[in-house]
Amino acid sequence: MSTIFKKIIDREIPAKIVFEDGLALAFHDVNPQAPTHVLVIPKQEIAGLDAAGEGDGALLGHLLLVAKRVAYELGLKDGYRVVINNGPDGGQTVDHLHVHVLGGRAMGWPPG
Ligand code: DGP
Repeated sequence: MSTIFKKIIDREIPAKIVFEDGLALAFHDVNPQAPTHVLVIPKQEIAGLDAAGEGDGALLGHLLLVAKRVAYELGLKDGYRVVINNGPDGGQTVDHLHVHVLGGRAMGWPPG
């Protein structure tokens, strides 16, 4: 089932897009948890990490490389955190796979 992120991919609702290629889209999170908070998503509708299969390995790797590129381009030179929330206990609220890229402040550990 499609989510709000499919509407962002299709430009049916606006988002502050920072990167796009044939496979992925990256845009600022509407509810930022850090000074910089970007989401990297596949254009393919995969519900979450659990829904990814062996054949999605290259795409998953691509999303991480896009995350690194976006972090660099947004100037996160002191570091950043990459997070994938999966399922209810993971805190996933949108059922379209997404990689959070958070930076601009020091992150705590363990996460909440
Ligand atoms: P998660 O909790 O891991 O499923 O993260 C979903 C994130 O998606 C959450 O940080 C808020 C963000 N989000 C939800 N709806 C929208 C939207 O319409 N636009 C943007 N830019 N971000 C959204």
